Amino acid sequence: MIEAQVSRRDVLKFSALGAAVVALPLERAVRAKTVSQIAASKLPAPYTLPFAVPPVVDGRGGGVVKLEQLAKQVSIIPGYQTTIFGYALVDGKTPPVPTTPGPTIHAQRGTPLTVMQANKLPTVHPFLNYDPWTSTHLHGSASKPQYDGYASDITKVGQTKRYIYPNKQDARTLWYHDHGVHHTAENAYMGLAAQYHLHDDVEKGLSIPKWEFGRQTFTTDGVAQQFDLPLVLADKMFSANGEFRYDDAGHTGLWGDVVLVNGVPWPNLKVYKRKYRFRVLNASISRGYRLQMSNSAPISVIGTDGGLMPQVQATTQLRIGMAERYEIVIDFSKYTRAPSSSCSTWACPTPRTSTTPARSCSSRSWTRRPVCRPT
Ligand SMILES: [Cu+2]
Repeated sequence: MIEAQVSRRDVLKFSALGAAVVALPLERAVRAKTVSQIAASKLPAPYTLPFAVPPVVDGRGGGVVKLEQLAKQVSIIPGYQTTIFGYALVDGKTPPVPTTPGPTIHAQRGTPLTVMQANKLPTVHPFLNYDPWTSTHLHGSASKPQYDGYASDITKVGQTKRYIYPNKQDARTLWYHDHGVHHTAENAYMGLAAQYHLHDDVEKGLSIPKWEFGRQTFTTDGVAQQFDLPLVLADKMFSANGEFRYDDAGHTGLWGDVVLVNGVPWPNLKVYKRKYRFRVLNASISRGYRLQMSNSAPISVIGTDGGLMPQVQATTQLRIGMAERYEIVIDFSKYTRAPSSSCSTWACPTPRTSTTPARSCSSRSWTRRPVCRPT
């Protein structure tokens, strides 16, 4: 096992996708309507909060997965409580806890899966004052019309809808999100979004990192020992009281100044010196991203919305629009802690932009960060 082969000293820190290191000051300057009302000093510094991975549901054997759509107050900005709408697994053992992103559902090609969606949201949205009916769309799935989650196929608060997914397509990253008519953007922005991983035998035979069921996601030191990880990107802005702020400027769009990755602002992911596969989903409601490594190293793209690609495509920049998915592989094996004598050859902790020269190196200069910038 890989974790037995590497020592703790070999562990690199890798901060996942923090657009705001670059974007935040710019956004605050130019888009007064779409900034948080929380003082910038109260926002967490990028790459300080630990990376999180949504719960996992193994639906590969088929059967029925029961989910509830619930509201909950959670801590996203330290010191504040934020109401989210999330999907929660009903396992009959513990009380359902909604998360955003919701549980990642794993499914197997050729094995249909039934997903029960119970709308247990409040009867009135806590601050937008609408009736939060829902409709769940499995985005990218060739589903029958009655299970597609089209906008007007609404599930009202107190109702439950049964969706049957055929899983006939080949391996790919899908996602499910709310699609309720008139409130799709608000409901998705509140957190009703999650990934759905469809597996098949071709993928199984490939030497690419895969989720290992039954293995803890992190070591006790917080190092990721799962190597096939979701990266769900979503930009938010926050009201002074810590709630999500929603202002789409008259349906022209919403560009938040805080970028969440798997529900955490600019998290820091500790990795082993090896390959990791990331399933990137842009779950923002308006924003696109351009992903790149801070040292301009190539990213290997192995999959798109249409599944695994016939060939790996290396790129130094990856543009991702709303609702798109890309599967990428980043190889951290070539990164080692830089000895101080050669630190000048290493990328510095703060990503460079055309207007920001690289800082002089510090003891943290071995840190590697991919950067995502708003397009
Ligand atoms: Cu969609």
